[in-house]
Amino acid sequence: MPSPLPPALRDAVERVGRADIMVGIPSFRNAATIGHVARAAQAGLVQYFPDLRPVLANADAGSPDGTQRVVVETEPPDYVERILLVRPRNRLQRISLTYPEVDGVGGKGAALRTLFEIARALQVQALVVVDSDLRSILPEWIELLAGPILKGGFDFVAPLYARHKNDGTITNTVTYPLTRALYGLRIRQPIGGDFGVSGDLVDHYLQQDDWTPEVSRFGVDIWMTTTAIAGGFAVCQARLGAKVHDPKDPGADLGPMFSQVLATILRLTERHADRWLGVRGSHDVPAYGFERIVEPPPLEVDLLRLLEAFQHGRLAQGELWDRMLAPATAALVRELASDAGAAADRAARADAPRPPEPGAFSFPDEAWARVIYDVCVAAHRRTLPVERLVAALVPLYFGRVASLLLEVRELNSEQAEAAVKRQARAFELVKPYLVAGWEEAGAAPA
Ligand SMILES: Nc1nc2c(ncn2[C@@H]2O[C@H](COP(=O)(O)OP(=O)(O)O)[C@@H](O)[C@H]2O)c(=O)[nH]1
Ligand SMILES: [Mg+2]
Repeated sequence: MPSPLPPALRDAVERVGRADIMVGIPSFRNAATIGHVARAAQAGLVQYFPDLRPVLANADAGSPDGTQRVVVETEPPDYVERILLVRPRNRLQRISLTYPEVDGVGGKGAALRTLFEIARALQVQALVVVDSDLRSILPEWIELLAGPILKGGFDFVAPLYARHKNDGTITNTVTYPLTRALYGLRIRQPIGGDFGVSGDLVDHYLQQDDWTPEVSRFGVDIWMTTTAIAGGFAVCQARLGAKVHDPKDPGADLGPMFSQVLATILRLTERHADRWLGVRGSHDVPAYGFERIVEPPPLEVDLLRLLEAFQHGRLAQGELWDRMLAPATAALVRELASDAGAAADRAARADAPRPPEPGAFSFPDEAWARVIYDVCVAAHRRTLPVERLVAALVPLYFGRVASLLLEVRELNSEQAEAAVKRQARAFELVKPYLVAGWEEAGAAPA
């Protein structure tokens, strides 16, 4: 039986009663951008689903910048009806609340848990979740993310978008190639943040009751995708155009997110070993929506910082690398970290530091695949606690990102995409190494 809802949630659910389709928006300090997201979502619900009972819900962290006020004060549904010349059968309902923490942890995942609970209580057929820092969302996104569920019988819709070649580095270096190699599904954006989920899959998510601190934060996206795959749910992708959102620089902003995503992956890889051990190769996942040609705006990344962080990682984490990686992999990454340091020194030596040249440093695809696989095996063997494994992996991620971004610096998006695909293929080719290491480690020790 579902656990009782907290009072604020219960009140909102009682007021709305039932709904067929819901858009959920998690937020934390997004006053500057969430108004546009809420308006686009409302317009999408009203325009594309005029016969359904729609609801828009925002689960906010209690942001001090007035995020929730922006949502509440956004033009009401009749504004949308007026500008779109639509007369929906049912009035759009809105909910905005501060979500409760999960065991003292608040984060994107905790916000999504609240959104799942609302969706289940309202018995929606389709839930669409979208990020609140999106600039490029259009009303059509709601149709693209909900349509495959309502019209096509799918349970999980992952986004497919054009992102700048420097954006989405956790996706490009880990979640895409690893999801593809482990489960055999070419889902290009497993942690894109904008998803469609069926009512059945919402129930399944809540039944898992799997709210670790990482899943309650940024681990939630890969958790949703992997849980859908491992549960045997029907998965597809929707072409959304460009993803433009608040920029992040990997070296400055993405360490904690990387750790949360990786810790979640390591746990799920252990849990679902029976689902991936026998998978060889991969295949395409159906994609819906009309293809668009869009070029997202450029995103600057501090490559020097990434190279230096990799080199420093050798000093700070080198001993952990020796423990968690196979001896050959450990020796190689120690060398690569020195190379990274040398490349950074050369670039910084000029009077004004310059970005390193393409070709100044390379962390090969196969070496990176082995690093990730060695860490999977180390987690399986319980060589070190997962938190320490992922902390030691962060500088290696920085090194791999530096290499990839250097490689694609002079390339167009299509050529950059080819480099990401080539790396994904390397993960598939090296997978027997993972399987051998995993099986050699035997059943997980107690
Ligand atoms: N409720 C809540 N939402 C969060 C929190 N952190 C991030 N989010 C939301 O999660 C979404 C994705 O966050 P963002 O920082 O843009 O991550 P990225 O684009 O995946 O790198 C945005 O809608 C954020 O507002 C949090 O602590 N609480
Ligand atoms: Mg974002």
